[in-house]
Amino acid sequence: MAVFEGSFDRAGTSKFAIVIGRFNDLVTTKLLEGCQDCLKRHGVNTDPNGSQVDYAWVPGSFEVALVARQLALSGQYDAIICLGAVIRGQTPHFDYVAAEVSKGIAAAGFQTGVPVVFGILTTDTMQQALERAGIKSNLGWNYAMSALEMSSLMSQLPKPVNTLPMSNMVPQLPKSAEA
Ligand code: INI
Repeated sequence: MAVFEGSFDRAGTSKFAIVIGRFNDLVTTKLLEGCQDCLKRHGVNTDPNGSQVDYAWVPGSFEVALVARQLALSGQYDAIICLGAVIRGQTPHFDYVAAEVSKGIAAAGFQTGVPVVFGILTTDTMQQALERAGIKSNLGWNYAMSALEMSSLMSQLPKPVNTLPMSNMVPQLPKSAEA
C-alpha cells in the first residue's frame, strides 16, 4: 500500500493560475506579493509573460470562484490560487460575500478535480487583514505553499476511473445554442 504526500520539488514544471479580487486591493496586492515570493523561491517563474503562472483580476471576492472554476475546467493548471479580502462592515454584506466565496471555491475544486486554494482573508477589521498580509506575516506565502503541495499530491493519486458524476455537474449548453 502507499502513503501519498505532496512535495515541493516539482514546482519548476507545474502551472498555476492566481485569481485576485480588486476589492480591498491594499490587502490583496500584498497577498499576491507573498504568494509570488513563495512560488519564486520554489523555482516557479511568476512572470505573467512566462509559461508557468497566469493571473486573473476580478472585481471582488464574490466573483473569484466563478473565474477559478472556469480556469480549472480548462485543464491547463495544476492548481488555482484564489486571493481576496472580505472585511466586516456595518451591514450583513460581509456574511453573504464570505459565505458565497467559500462555498464557491470548495465547489470549484470538487467539480473539476483541480486543487483550488482558499486564500480569502475574512477579518473583522482592515488592521487584522493587513496584519495577515505582510505587517506580521503574509498568508499569501501559505496559500502558495498549499498550491505547491496539493498540485504535487494530486499528481501522485490514482486517477479516477469514472468521471461521470463530475461531468454531470458541468452545465451543458442547450442543443439550440450549439450550432
Ligand atoms: N468584496 C470583497 O472582496 N471584500 C469585501 O469585503 C466586500 N464587501 O464587504 O463588500 C466585497 N464586495 C464586493 C463583492 O465581492 C462583489 O465584487 C460585488 O458585490 C459585485 O458582485
